[in-house]
Amino acid sequence: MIRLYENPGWGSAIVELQLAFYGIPYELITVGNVHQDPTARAALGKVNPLIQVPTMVLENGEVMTESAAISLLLADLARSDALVPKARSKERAAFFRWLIFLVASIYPSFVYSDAPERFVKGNGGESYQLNVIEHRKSLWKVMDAEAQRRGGPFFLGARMTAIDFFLACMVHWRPREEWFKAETPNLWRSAEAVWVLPQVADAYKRNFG
Ligand SMILES: N[C@@H](CCC(=O)N[C@@H](CS)C(=O)NCC(=O)O)C(=O)O
Repeated sequence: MIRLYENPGWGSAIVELQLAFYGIPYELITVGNVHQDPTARAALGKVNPLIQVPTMVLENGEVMTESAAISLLLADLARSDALVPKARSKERAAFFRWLIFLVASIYPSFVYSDAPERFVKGNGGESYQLNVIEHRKSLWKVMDAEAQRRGGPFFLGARMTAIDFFLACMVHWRPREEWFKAETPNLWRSAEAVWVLPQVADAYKRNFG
């Protein structure tokens, strides 16, 4: 069975919700706070040298990291295009663009604020944290404008994709729910569309209460 190294509410939720959506069986291994707990770091480090979640181990022992790569792989494993538009479909280009934007531009900004000592001397202080959050907000606004242009109800428009699953989890992270609801209503609406799916209800509750 697939093993997912996870922490409730962390990036592993993006993967867990998709596993649940596809009905792929999985086993959860809770990692603990890798920012603070050396035992948790050592244990996850044996599987993933980056010491990050999501980390997923396939039945054949292959280790998968990177939430975007995992999302593409899950569609293959499920033999489904429900969340990943098929090659040459009209949504494919935009799907690639915004999936990679999410993981290349927005997701790394969480490490900038969660582990500032990796990037700046003395943790950077309050102004560094504020700058990171402000920059992240500006990136979310770019995505919101795109979602608005596409007309909803999902991020890409008429059809749900794995991008909506990222949003369903990431709107719970800083700058948190109230900001997203007020400032990026189109992203909020896309997230809501995932929360109401019966297939993901249990996994969503486990991660976000
Ligand atoms: N590029 C990775 C980023 C994963 C990531 O940043 N995960 C965070 C938790 S949400 C983490 O494990 N951070 C711990 C660290 O970087 O030390 C992905 O897309 O999966």
